[in-house]
Amino acid sequence: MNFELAHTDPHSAARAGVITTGHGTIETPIFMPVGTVGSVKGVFHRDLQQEVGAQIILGNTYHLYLRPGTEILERAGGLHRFCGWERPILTDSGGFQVFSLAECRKITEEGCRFSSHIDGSKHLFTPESVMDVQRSIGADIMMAFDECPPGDAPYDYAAKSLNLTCRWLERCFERYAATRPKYGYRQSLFPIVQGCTYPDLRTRSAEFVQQFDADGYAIGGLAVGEPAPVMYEMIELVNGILPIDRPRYLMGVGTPVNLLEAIERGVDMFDCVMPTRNGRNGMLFTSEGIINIRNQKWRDDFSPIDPAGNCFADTAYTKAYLRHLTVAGEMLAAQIASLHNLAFYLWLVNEARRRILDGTFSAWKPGMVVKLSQRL
Ligand code: PRF
Repeated sequence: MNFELAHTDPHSAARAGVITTGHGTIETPIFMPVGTVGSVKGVFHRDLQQEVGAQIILGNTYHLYLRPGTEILERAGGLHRFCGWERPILTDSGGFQVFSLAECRKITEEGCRFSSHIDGSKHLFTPESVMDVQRSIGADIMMAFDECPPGDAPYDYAAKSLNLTCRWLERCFERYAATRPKYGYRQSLFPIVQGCTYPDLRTRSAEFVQQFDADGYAIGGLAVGEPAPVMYEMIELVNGILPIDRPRYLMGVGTPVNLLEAIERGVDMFDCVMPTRNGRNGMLFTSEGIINIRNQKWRDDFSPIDPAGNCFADTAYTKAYLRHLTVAGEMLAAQIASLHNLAFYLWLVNEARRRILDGTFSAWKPGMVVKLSQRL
């Protein structure tokens, strides 16, 4: 994997770059739609590529390991072949999903024991095993196994947890070095910076991860309940320490405003379920602000969903019609909203990139933040 910085904003830490992988290039800053089980919920690959302009999608080790399992994925020739997505794929390592979904999890030095949320069966994830699973999935970018403590974790817990994540990281890289890609192309491994909201822990973590000379670095443990200004402070602190010539991935973030604030502070990659999950619940992110399409006020609004939008659904359907479909619980409502929201997120990061390149990012961003904070 290679990362070329095309331009750095003179007025902020924002950057525009290009990542090259075995499945093609990714222009940064980028948003990665979440395809947990190998499907971005409700959206065809064709539309992801042609309407949304997605350049990379995300899969989850936890879900794919439980179902369909690594044997099927290997026999298919990896996740790209299995699901028919020919562009890059990044997989999260499973730790975060185990903590949020599985039952009876028990964290030890060895790893994490958990019961499947599907059938209650018992499993163990270790740094070694999640490396092996991600090799079998064939992700272009694999994530290290980490513990993500709650946003309000006390200092002692956060410090112990970070130490464990550091030891797990060493084991991830040992396994990574001892194994080969299964399908012929390079698989990168990104460490994850943790440390909750404690500046000294964040600093230690951001310094520690650099010994592995990784292709890129992730910032985890944020957007887990702490106030947004604190999250921005942590991003600024960590990005001031991470090497400038590697991509930085802020995990599981966030709202359109979060994206702009993080881009301004030097983040290059994002993923979040918000555009699809909130879309399925009737929340639309538009160039004018945030819409709750269930609201009465849209019942006779025959204007397009987003007149300034760039995917076909934005002008092919009206707000009144989408409201009707949503209230009626129609599948199509979830599909339209997901497609629109993803197209909007990709438009936003592309526009940020264009503005970084032409030097107008800092002039453009504050107005966008105001607009995107509005509830219509
Ligand atoms: N670690 C991992 N995945 C994640 C996170 C993390 O801290 C977060 C936190 N926002 C989202 N996804 N492995």
